Amino acid sequence: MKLFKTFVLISALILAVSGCKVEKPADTDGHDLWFHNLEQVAQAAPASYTTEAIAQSEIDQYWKGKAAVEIKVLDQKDDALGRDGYRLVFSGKKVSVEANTAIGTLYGVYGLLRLQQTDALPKGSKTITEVPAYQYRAFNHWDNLNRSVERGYAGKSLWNWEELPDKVSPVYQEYARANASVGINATAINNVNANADILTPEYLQKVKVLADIFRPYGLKIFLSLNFAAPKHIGGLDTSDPLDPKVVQFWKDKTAEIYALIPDFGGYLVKANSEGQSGPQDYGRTHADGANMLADALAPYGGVVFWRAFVYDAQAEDRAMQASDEFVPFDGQFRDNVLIQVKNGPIDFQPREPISPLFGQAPKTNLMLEVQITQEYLGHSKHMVYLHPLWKECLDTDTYEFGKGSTVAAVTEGKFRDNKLSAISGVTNIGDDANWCGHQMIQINWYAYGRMAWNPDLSSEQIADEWLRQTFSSDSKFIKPVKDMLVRSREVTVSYEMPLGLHHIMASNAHFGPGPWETSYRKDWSPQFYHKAGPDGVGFDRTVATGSGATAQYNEPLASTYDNIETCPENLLLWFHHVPWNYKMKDGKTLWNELCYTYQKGIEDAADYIKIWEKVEPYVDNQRYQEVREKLIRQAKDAMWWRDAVLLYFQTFSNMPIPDDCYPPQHTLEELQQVGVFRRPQGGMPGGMPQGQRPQGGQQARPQGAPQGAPQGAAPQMPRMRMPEIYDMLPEYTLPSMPDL
Ligand code: GCV
Repeated sequence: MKLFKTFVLISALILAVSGCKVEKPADTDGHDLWFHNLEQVAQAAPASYTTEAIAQSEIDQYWKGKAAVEIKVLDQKDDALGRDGYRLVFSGKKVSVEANTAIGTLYGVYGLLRLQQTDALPKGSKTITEVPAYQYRAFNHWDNLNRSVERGYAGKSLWNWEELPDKVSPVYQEYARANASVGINATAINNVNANADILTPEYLQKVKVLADIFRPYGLKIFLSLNFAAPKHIGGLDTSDPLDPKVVQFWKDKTAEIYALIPDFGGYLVKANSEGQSGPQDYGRTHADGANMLADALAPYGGVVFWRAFVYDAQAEDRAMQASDEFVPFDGQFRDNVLIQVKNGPIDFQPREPISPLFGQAPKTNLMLEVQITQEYLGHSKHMVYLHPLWKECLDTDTYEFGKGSTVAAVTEGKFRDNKLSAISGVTNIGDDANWCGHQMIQINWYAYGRMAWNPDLSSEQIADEWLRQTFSSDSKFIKPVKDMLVRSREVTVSYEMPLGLHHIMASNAHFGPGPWETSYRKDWSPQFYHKAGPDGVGFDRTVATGSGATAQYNEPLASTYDNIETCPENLLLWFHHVPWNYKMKDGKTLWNELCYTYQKGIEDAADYIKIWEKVEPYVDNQRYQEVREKLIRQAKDAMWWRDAVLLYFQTFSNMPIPDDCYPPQHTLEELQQVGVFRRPQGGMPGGMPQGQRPQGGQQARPQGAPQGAPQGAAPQMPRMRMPEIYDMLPEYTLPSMPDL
């Protein structure tokens, strides 16, 4: 007892002397995003709902500095600032927020508040000038009209179509404000697998209400259109883009939209892809389709975002198809068309090389599409900070115009006379209280906006900003959590698909591993992508013996990727089929390298939990617990991935998992019961729930039997509904860690 009392006394003394007791922040559900540390969280609608009034009200409510803030739309326009840029002039007792336009001043106000909230206000006199890199900094919602969200993991769609136009949720304004605060200025509010009904007068009235709310925040509405709309809602017997009736339909529809929404942004189009209708249905080209829409929009200043995400089951290598289909039309698109290209040639995998198209269409306005929602990176169950993934793409040199032709430079339009430029991100937002389904992945919304404004910002800087505004500025919190976030993309690559492996996830849900799976379409089949066999693993895309995809890149990328000796090891199995005993640069065999990389991924994911537990004092209880639970789940999923992929590949490599790696906790047979899905009759690619199928032409199911099941293939199982995959995940015990 005496010993215990002495212990308590000493502990109390230590606490008192160090004065290190941190006051636990109050609970929050995270709805206030990165506005969290401002005194007030709710943004009352300003008396008069204009950009100027909003800018002033943000300063009145949230500016804590002594210096007076003056907001000034410049009489004498400054070309260097363009439409959206701003200047912050700090001169002792005054801060002046200057811009050519009201929206420029609003961005300036948010820039100023960001400096305040991140303790980065300059000490003396200073002028800070900010001009965005891209003209359109767009969001793409894959939201259906029934409020389901394709690849959405954060609840239902924000847009309550049933209640609109009469009832208006306060969330619409909060959404616009959050976007403006990071510079996002365009939003395509409906799924690219588009329901043509969005273009009916009934829906356009609802869209108008949203546009009116978004306008003062500088957020332009775009609509995803169904290319077959002339047939579906226009009463025509064709949607052929060269048919005069179809041309007139789009002219009339566009005029109708602009009458309601004078600043309407334009159309986003997924054509001839995954069952969507398009010009090819009528023997026409992407250029025919895009230009017809561009002509309808041109009188109003609207633009077309035409997607290059195309592939079909017959192609030898899906990775090559976008270039094959689009390069022939380089120079043929109208000035107000942008071709929207996913970062990689397949589909938002944890790591892909850049899409070669970025380096192959010098006369085309190309824009980058990234995915903020984590379709292939653990949905909203895993904490993955995606900026490093996007930045890797933007910083990659295409060499198209010589050294320095990075994806960023090409898409910013640095090598074109036509300065139209855009970037887009598929959102991770839904009606969950915390918007994103996971407190920590709100960072990806924030980071996307900051990157679209300035692609040069580092992942560290953005994470630092976000953490300070969203949680705490205490360095004991910032340092470890920032480090964890910045590493998290690489960690997920390690435990999901390392060394260039890709598309080996369970089909349908795209969650968890499914390397054994086949599909009646080879290009949806994991086995098509890893090609594991007794001789090795990986997709041979070399010129001499493979698909030749390496030749779609400019030199020196082409030969670097083509040569197994020079190919970066993190893309090795993307470009090469490699023997299991191939010697890696560190001397390990490929098999052992795979084992140790997965092992490291698990260790790092499990380590997140310890890191998070250490920063508990700095985080409110509600968010602390929510995140901790998700991190535990993530570490278990990491082990699930590793067990499944290695045990399955082991049936080909016949090599042992090294003794110093965690032993698998389940058998291959057990794991194969988890991830098996049967396609629903008439189901759509990617498992879109029935009833939400696009109205475009369906892709015919090819004749012939599914690919033969190879060694290790999954047994036939009845189809499961998506949530069951989670229930069936075998319980995993976390690896032995002292405090778990
Ligand atoms: C909107 C992938 C996804 C689909 C998505 C498609 C696209 O295939 O799985 O859900 O459809 O990409 O980007 O159009």
